[in-house]
Amino acid sequence: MTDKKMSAGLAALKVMEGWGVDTIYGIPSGTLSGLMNAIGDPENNIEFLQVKHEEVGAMAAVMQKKFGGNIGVTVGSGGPGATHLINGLYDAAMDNIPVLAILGSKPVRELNMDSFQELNQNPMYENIAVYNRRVATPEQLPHLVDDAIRTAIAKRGVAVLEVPADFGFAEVDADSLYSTPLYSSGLGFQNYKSAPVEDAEIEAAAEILNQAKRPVIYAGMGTMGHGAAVQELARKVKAPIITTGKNFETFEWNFEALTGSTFRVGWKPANEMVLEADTVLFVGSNFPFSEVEGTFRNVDKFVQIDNNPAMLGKRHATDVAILGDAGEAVEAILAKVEAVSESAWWDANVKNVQNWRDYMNKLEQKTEGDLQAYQVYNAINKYADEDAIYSTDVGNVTQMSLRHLHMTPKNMWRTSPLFASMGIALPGGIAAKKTYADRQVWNLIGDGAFSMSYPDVVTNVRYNLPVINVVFTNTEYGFIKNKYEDTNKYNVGVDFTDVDYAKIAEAQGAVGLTVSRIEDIDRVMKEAVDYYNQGRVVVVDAKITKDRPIPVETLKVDANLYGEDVVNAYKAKYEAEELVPLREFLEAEGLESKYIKEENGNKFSF
Ligand SMILES: Cc1ncc(C[n+]2csc(CCOP(=O)(O)OP(=O)(O)O)c2C)c(N)n1
Ligand SMILES: [Mg+2]
Repeated sequence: MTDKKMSAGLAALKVMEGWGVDTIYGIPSGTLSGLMNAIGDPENNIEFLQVKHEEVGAMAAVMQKKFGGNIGVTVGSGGPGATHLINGLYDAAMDNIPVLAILGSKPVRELNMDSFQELNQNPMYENIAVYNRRVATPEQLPHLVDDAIRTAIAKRGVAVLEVPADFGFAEVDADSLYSTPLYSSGLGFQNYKSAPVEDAEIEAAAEILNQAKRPVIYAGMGTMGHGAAVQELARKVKAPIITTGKNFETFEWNFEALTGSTFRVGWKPANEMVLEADTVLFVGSNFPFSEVEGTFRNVDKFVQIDNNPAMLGKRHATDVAILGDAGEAVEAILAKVEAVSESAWWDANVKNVQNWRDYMNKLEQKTEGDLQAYQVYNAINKYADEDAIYSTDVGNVTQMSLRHLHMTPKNMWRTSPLFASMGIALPGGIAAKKTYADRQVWNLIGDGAFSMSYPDVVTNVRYNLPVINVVFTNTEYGFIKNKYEDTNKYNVGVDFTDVDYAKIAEAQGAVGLTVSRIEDIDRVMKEAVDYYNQGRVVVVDAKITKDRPIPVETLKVDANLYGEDVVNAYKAKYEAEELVPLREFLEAEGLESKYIKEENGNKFSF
C-alpha cells in the first residue's frame, strides 16, 4: 500500500488509457464536471474531441471501432445529452461493436430528488447494453470503467456507465479496495478464440458442395480478411459468391463471379441467382432479411459456418452446421473438395454478372447531360486512392455505393447497416480520419442525411481532419420516395427544399464546391481532391437527378414472367435496355430456370 492519492476522474482516464483509448467524443456539461476536469489534468493523455451534437459523438465513437480503431468512448450530459447518444449506441448494439458511453448525472446528494434534468437513465439502454451501471462511490469509478470496457469488448456491445458529477473530483487512494494498486486489465486481455473446426463437419460440407449442381457461397462479415480463400473455393467448386452489404470490400470488385448482395440494397445477379440455387454455403453471415423475405425458399441444402453457436441455424435450417472460424473452415473445405472443371451454372452466372456490369458501366460513363449519381461514382473511382476509406450514409447512397464503388480488400467501407440510422457518415469520417491520418477519407451522404449532420463539418475543420464529403443532392428522401412508389397511394413528406450546401461548408471554414452537369463532374472532383490534398475539408454538393436506382428487389426484366409491356416500361424507366434475365443465360447453357413468379408482389418489410 502507498498513500498516493489521485482524482477518481484521472484514475478512470488512466484505466481507459490501458485499453488503448485515445479519444473521448462529446459535449461537456455540468453533470460531467468531474470527468471534464480530469480530462484537463496535465497528467491525462486522452483527447477530448468536441462535437456539435452528442449523436455525432456516439456515432464517431462507434465508427472508430468499425473502422478498426481502438474502442471508442463517448460522453453525454445527464438527461438531454444522454438521450442524444441513443442512435449511435443502438447502432453499435445491432452491429456488435464495443463502445463505452459515460452518462453524466446529478451529484450524488441530489440523486432521486426529481431535480432538474434528472432522468432514470440506465433503463434507456437496458434493452441493448451488455453492461449498464451507475457508479456508486468515487472509489468504484476506475474499477467500473475497467469492467465496462472489458465487458464491452468481450461481449462485443455497448457498455454504459452513469457517473454522478462529483465523483470525478474526489481524491481516492491509488491503492483502493477495488484497485490494488490502480490497474487496467487491458494489458492482459485475451479475446475468445474460435473452436478448431471438426473434420467430420468439413467432410460433410465438402460432400454436399461436390454433389451440388447449383452451389452458391453466401459470404458475410465472417469472411472479411479471407476473400482470396473464398474466391478460390468459389472457382474450385464453381459456386458464385453472394456477399452482404457490409462485406463488399472482402472481394475484388471485379471478381468474375461476384454476384453482389441480395434484396433491395443489392445487385440483380445475386437476387436472381439465390432463387435458382440448390445449395448454399452460408459463411459468417447474419443476413437479416433471409427468413422474412424467403431468400432461401428454393434451396435444397444449406451448410452454415459460424464462430457463434447462437447464429447456427438462426436464419435457415442447416444440413451441416460448422462451428468455427470462417477463414479456417473455408481453407479446410478448400482442401477437401474436388475441383469442378466445367459448370454451366457457373458460366451462366458469370455472364449474368458481366451483363449487369456492362449496364452499370454504361450509366457511370455517360459524358453529358444532367448529373446522375452514377457519374459521381465514376469520378470518385477515378480519384480515390487504392486504399481509400468510405464512410457511407443510409439511403440511396448505401445501395449506390455497393453497386458503383470499385472496392477491394485494401479499402474500408462502413455504414449503419442494421440499425440503418441516417447521419452516420459524417461522424464516421471524423473517426476514420482520426484513426488513419494518412489515408484518404470520403464521406458519401444523401442530402437528407447531410442535413442531419452538417453542423459537424466544422469539427473536421477545427481538429484538422480533412475529408471529402460528397453530398448527393436530389432534394428528397429518395430511398423512401422510391419505396413509397411501390407501396403507397400517396407519396407525401418525401421532398424538400434545395439548400446550398457549398455555402454551408464555406461558412464553417471548409471548401464548398457545386456541380450539376456531367460535363463538369471530373473537373470538380479533381478540384475537391486537390483541396483535400492541401489539407482542406471539402464538401462537394452534387446536384443530381431524381432518378431511382434500378429496383432489383422488384426486378421486371423477364417477358416470360411479366409480359413485354411491363418489361419494356421497366427497362425504359431505368435505362436498362441491355439487361437480360438470368433465365436466358441459364437456358443458353442448357439449364432450366426454376424461378417462381412472386405471388405476393411487392414486399412491405421496411
Ligand atoms: C434517423 C433516420 N431517420 C429516418 C430513416 C428512414 N430513411 C431511410 S433512408 C431515408 C432517406 C435518405 O434520404 P437522403 O439522405 O436524402 O438520401 P437519398 O435516399 O435521397 O439519396 C430515410 C428518411 C432512417 N433510416 N434513419
Ligand atoms: Mg436525398
